[in-house]
This record gives sequence, structure tokens and C-alpha cells, in this order.
Amino acid sequence: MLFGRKKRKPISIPQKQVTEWKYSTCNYCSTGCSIELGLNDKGKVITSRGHAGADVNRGKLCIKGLLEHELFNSSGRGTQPLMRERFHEAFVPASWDKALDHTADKIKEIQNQYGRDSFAVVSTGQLLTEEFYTLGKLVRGCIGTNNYDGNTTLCMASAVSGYKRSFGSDGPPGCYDDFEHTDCLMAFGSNLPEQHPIIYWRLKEAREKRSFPLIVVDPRVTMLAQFADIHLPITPGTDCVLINAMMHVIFKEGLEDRTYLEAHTHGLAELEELINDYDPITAQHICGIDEDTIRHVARLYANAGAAMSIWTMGINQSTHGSDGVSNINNLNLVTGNIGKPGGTSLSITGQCNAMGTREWSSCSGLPGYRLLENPQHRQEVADYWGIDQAFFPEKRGLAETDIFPAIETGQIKGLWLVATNPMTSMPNTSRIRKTLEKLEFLVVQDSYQDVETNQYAHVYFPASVWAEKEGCHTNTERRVNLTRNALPPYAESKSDFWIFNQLAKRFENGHVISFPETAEEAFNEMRELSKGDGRILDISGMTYDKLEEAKGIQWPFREGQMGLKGHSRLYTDGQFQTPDGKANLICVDFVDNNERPDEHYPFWMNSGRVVEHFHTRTRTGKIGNCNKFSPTPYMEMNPDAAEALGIEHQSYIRLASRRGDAVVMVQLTQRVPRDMVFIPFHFHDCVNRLTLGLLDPYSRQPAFKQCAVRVEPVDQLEAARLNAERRAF
Ligand SMILES: Nc1nc2c(c(=O)[nH]1)N[C@H]1C(S)=C(S)[C@@H](COP(=O)(O)OP(=O)(O)OC[C@H]3O[C@@H](n4cnc5c(=O)[nH]c(N)nc54)[C@H](O)[C@@H]3O)O[C@H]1N2
Ligand SMILES: Nc1nc2c(c(=O)[nH]1)N[C@H]1C(S)=C(S)[C@@H](COP(=O)(O)OP(=O)(O)OC[C@H]3O[C@@H](n4cnc5c(=O)[nH]c(N)nc54)[C@H](O)[C@@H]3O)O[C@H]1N2
Ligand code: SF4
Ligand SMILES: [Mo]
Repeated sequence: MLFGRKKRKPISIPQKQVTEWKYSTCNYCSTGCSIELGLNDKGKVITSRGHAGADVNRGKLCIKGLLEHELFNSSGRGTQPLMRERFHEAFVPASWDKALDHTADKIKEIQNQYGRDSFAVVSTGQLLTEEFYTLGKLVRGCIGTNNYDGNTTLCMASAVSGYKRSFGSDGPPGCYDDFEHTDCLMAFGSNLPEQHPIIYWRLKEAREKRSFPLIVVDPRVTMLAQFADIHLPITPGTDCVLINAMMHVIFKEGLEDRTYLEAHTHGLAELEELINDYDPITAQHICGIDEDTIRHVARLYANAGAAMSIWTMGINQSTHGSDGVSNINNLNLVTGNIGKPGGTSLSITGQCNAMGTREWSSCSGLPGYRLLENPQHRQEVADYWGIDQAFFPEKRGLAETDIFPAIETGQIKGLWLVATNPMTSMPNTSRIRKTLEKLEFLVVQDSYQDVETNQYAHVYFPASVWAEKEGCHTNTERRVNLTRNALPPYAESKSDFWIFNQLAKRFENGHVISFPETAEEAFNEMRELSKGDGRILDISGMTYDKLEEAKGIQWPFREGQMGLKGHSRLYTDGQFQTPDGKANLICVDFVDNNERPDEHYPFWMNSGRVVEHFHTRTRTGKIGNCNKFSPTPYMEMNPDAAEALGIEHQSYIRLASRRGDAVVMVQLTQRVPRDMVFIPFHFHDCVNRLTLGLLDPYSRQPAFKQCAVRVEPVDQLEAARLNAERRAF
């Protein structure tokens, strides 16, 4: 007899009345899962499912992807353009024509008065690639400001910079299939099960078929660390020292791949000399990993038939971000692990289309990985767009993290924010608030009207979300995948593509450069621009239909190439994108420049993410089943540290840094060491009130994960009230 269920009816899930499935790619993380959106007979999207035939996710989706269709009608969506003279006045609804005319006029007025670069544009990694390409045309070709960047400076800039320094070009050389071939995997500052659940699933599948060591380098015992064979709880910001010490052991014991190094790299003698100083005995006192473990891991990595490294924000978001990436590349060059199955240096990308913006948005250069600094590249693009090449600057302008200080000093007077929310995502948000208040003109283009940054805007453009539009994403493994337009824009919102096109018409060059009417035509322009001898970023063989049929194709995929499979790996022939084809070994010396805990601020403050939320919660904060599991700003704290301070589990505390303070709930856990607290960064007026965000000298990326804080008591009732207000978001 079934206990307690005698009279119950069996559970049945009602069949959803889907009449059509539309093909799409997930618009949250960079894994690049293929999603099918189910529409009913009224054209309403009522469900989503993973596409079983897609190589990336093979039918699987994580919680965010499964609920992504709920976005279309979620609260807070922007319904119509809004305008006002001053930011503390009430917004007034406006027609699209009026809002666009006014914006174009203000941009021109500011540029005429203060110079072309006094108007800045900051975009994102979350638009479709055709939109990025069009925005690049508009900003580089029509508006003509050089202070144009994206939130990728908070995210992938160090990976880009590190790849360029090592290999002469951006572009992750590996793929998910490498998990199937590797004999040793080292993960630096990357928590796959929460942040890239489906990449993690691919890794887990591979390890279930064939055992190989997984080494996780992270100061926290993350979910990935819990599944690791070896966890290295590194002292924050010191990964470079660990890698140097590993290379020290490798060279001392003759485990390096000298044949590969001599044939394919520059700078071997200099590197050997530098790492001579990084013996594990000295290194252990800096990086916190004991000398025997360093030796053990170095031997394991170098002796593996094929070894690979992956990393994410634990490396990129550091004052040594670019160096950290180059040093991981060094380790893989030294052991001959680039471009071979299971042997690679694979940066795990963040946002769904952070790759697309790197490739095509012209933020830090020109389309197709072209450089502003290269006269031939400027000429090629100017010719293709039909403008004078003198219109382009000869080197890139300010990065996002330098744009805000330039507003502070009055160098920049106007700003256009496209799909990014710096009031919550930038370090030291009190400073950001003051800079936004100082602007003569701020335009916010976002799908959500209640995005915090909009409090300071003069014009608000309501944008459509993801499958209300059509176009491509590129994922972590260079796979270009398609989103079909599943439904019309919400209310009077418009696609970012349409908004860019309309604004272009209001600038002189907008009548010279052609701006295609459809995303597919823009894609065809990108294909043309990607053709060329030796260009690795070649998508000329792709079409929308082929992308849908293949469920995504990896670049390079050249015109005339047969079949539907692109290239899984780059640099398989040991030829890099440098003038003589050799990779650069980069000498990385450790500089101890972080704000460290001291007697006044005794804890490291680390920050990151949880699985249910995406970034500043403008989207997942509105989705019941995402928000429900993680509704409260909380802080992981070690129970021993809490006991010493008399702090209880689930009580509220006030955290203070030299920049500001924040109230959070305490979650006691051994995940963090005694001298560290960890806070998910998703909540407004929370972790980024405290962060310092020292910048990496090459990538200008902030060290979000390293600063010092102290813990103070707070009135519990007052804190609970504050929390309840936040939850009502
Ligand atoms: N659910 C969810 N998934 C996401 C996102 C999201 O918001 N929510 N965002 C996407 C984006 S844009 C990004 S960039 C990725 C980020 O993906 P991840 O980088 O995997 O996520 P984080 O939690 O930011 O940071 C990862 C780890 O870095 C560790 N870390 C801190 N300091 C150091 C250090 O000095 N050295 C090392 N080795 N590790 C350190 C932290 O303890 C943390 O566990 O996630 C993507 N996926
Ligand atoms: N302390 C701390 N801070 C961090 C990090 C950390 O680890 N710790 N991580 C950093 C990283 S890696 C990142 S990537 C950044 C992310 O920081 P942000 O980019 O500022 O955060 P998002 O919430 O993703 O902002 C994207 C905005 O785009 C809007 N949007 C979504 N789709 C569309 C669309 O199709 N069109 C338009 N126009 N708008 C759209 C969303 O509503 C949202 O407001 O945060 C950074 N900040
Ligand atoms: S793993 Fe990333 S791409 Fe896949 S469903 Fe989840 S959020 Fe979307
Ligand atoms: Mo990111």
C-alpha cells in the first residue's frame, strides 16, 4: 500500500497548448544554449524548452533559461519613450520621433560646444550581434565620438587583453568538446555549476565517462570546488604567483615542452629568468598554497597527455587580470597545450553576447577584430561604409571605467547607456551617482523602465528584449547561434536595431553609410567584412538558415566550406596572429597593490553571483521562481569568525569599507575562510557601495573581488524593514 496516498489522484501536468515552436538562443550567460519558445494559437509565448538537437546543451537548460519566456510580460518593462529637462523632474511620455530628434539635437549641441569626444556611449554584452555592428556604425561612423565602450570592461576586458598580448588576437582557442579529451583540468576563479550550469553539465558528463583530475583555484569552497579532486584556496589576487611557481617547478624538473616552445614562441629566456625567483617555498607565503601542493599540481599538469585551463572572473576582475590571463596562456604554451584536443586556454565568457560585442561592435576598435591603430584596417572599413577614413580616430578612446572619472572632471558632458546598469554594477556606486547627476544629458536605453540608472536620465528609450527581435549571439566557444523573432515588441518598445537605425538617419553620415532594414542584411555585411586571408574571425560561410539547421556554427567558417561544422579549435598548427606567427611568452612579475585587510577593516570582501539571479536583477528579480529562491542580499561568513564577533546566523549586520556601507543578512558557512566575506553582487545599494575597484593597467577592468571591510552591528528591526522594501522590487 502506498502510505498516505491511497485516495490521491496521480499527479498530472496539464499539456500546454503549443501550436508553434520558434528557435532561439538563451540571452543570459555565455554558454549559448539553444532554446525553443512555444507559442499558442494567439501568438503568445507560453513555455520554453532546451533544443535536444543542439550540440551545446542537448536538450538541457538551467533555471534561468527554463523561465526565460516569462520575461516578455514581466513588470517594469518600458512601454513608451520618456523625456524630461532635469533628472529630478517627472518624466513625460513622448513619441519616438520627438525623443529621437531631441536626442540627436542634444548630442550635436554637446559635441559642437565641447568637442566630439565630450559625448560618450557605453553599451553591453547583451544585445544581438547585428545590433552591435549597427551601433558601431552609428557611433564610429556617424556620431564620431571616441569615448565609446561597453560593460565588457567590467567582465571580459582582461581576457581580451591577455589573449592579444599572448597570441596577437582575441578569440578563445578551445571548446566544450575539449572536456572529452583532456587529462587534467585546472579552473581558476570560475564557478561553473552556478554561473554556467550547462557547461558544467558537459564537464560532468565527460568526467563520468573518463576520470581526470579537476583542480579548482578559488578562495571559496564553491560548488565547483566541492566537486574537485584538489581545491587550492588561494590568497585573493595572487594567482600569478601560483602559476609562476608551477612554471618554476616545470622548468626545474625538465617537464616543459621545449620543442613546442622553440618552434612556436618568443621570450623563453626572459620567462625562465623571471620564474627562477618564484620557487614554491617563497611563493607559498604569498599565494597561500603550500609548496608540496604547488609541486604536485605542477607535475600533474605538465605530465598530463593533454591539460587545459579555464577561468572566469576570479582572474579577470583583478589588478592582475590581463597578466593572469597571459600567465595562464604561458602555462599552456610551456606545456604545449594550445590548439590540441583537451589542451587549451579557454576563457569562460560572461554575458550571452560578450563575444559578439568584442567581434563586431567597434567598441575598442573596428568590426571583425580590426584595430583603429592600423591604417589599413581604418581604410578597409571606411571604404566599405563609404566614408572618409579621417573620420576615425587613430587609437581607441576611454574605457568605461575611465569614462566615469572623465564625467567627474567635466571632460565628458553627455552619456548614452545601452543595456547596462552602472548604478548597481560599477564599483563605488556613490561616486557613480554623483557623476550621473553631473551630466548635462543622459540617455538610458533599456528594456526595463525601473532600471536604477534611469533615475538620472533625461531621455529613456524602451527597448525590446531578445526574442522580440532577430539576430545572433556568439558563445564562449566561438559558436554563432541564431534567435528567431518569436513575438512583436512589448507595448511601444522598439528593437535596439531599429533605434540605432532611426538615430543614424538624424546624422549627416547616416545618409552616406547604408543602414540595412533587417538584421539578416546586417549579418550579410558582417560576413563580407569577415572575409580575408588569414583572418581567424571569418563567418563568411554562415547564413541564418545554416545557423538554425546546425544549431550554431563555430568560427572560422569560411565561404565555400562544406557541411555545417566550423572549426572547434584555433591555433592547431601552432601559427598565431602575431607578425611572425609565434606566440609571446609574457613575463608576469607580481605587484602587491590590492587593498588588504588590516586592523580597521579585517575582512577581504569577495563578490560574485548565485545561480538564480542575473546581474542587477532587472530581469530575474521579476521572475517569481528565480527571485523566490534568492530574494535577500546576504553575505557568506565563516562561523568561527562570526562566533568571535558574537554574530548569529540569519541576523543582519552592517558592512563598512572606506567607500561606504551596506546592510546584509548573515549566512554562516564554511565556504569562506575566516578572513573573508562573500556577497552576491545582484542587489542595488549593496556590495558596490563598498567596492574599491582598482583597475588593471592593461584592460582597465576593476578588481571587484578584492577590498577590505569590517562588520558592525545594526538595529535588527530597522534592517528587516529595509530588507522587506528591497524584496518588494
Ligand atoms: N547565474 C548567473 N550566471 C551568470 C551570471 C549571473 O549574473 N548569474 N553572469 C554571467 C557573467 S556576465 C559572468 S562574467 C560570469 C561570471 O562567472 P564566474 O566568474 O564563475 O562567477 P563569480 O561568482 O563572479 O566569480 C567566480 C569566483 O571567483 C572567485 N575569486 C575571487 N577572487 C579570486 C582570486 O583572487 N583568485 C581566484 N582564482 N578566484 C577568485 C570567487 O570566490 C568566485 O567563486 O557568469 C555568467 N553567468
Ligand atoms: N561587485 C561586483 N560587481 C560586478 C561584478 C562582480 O562580480 N562583482 N561583475 C561585473 C560583470 S562581470 C558584469 S558583466 C557587470 C554587469 O553589469 P550590467 O551590465 O550593468 O548589469 P545588467 O543587469 O546585466 O544590465 C543590463 C541591462 O540591460 C537591460 N537589457 C536586457 N536586455 C536588453 C535588450 O535587449 N536591450 C536593451 N536596450 N536593454 C536590455 C537589462 O534590463 C539591464 O538593465 O557587472 C559587473 N559588476
Ligand atoms: S546555462 Fe546559460 S545559456 Fe544555458 S540556459 Fe542557463 S543561463 Fe541560459
Ligand atoms: Mo560579466
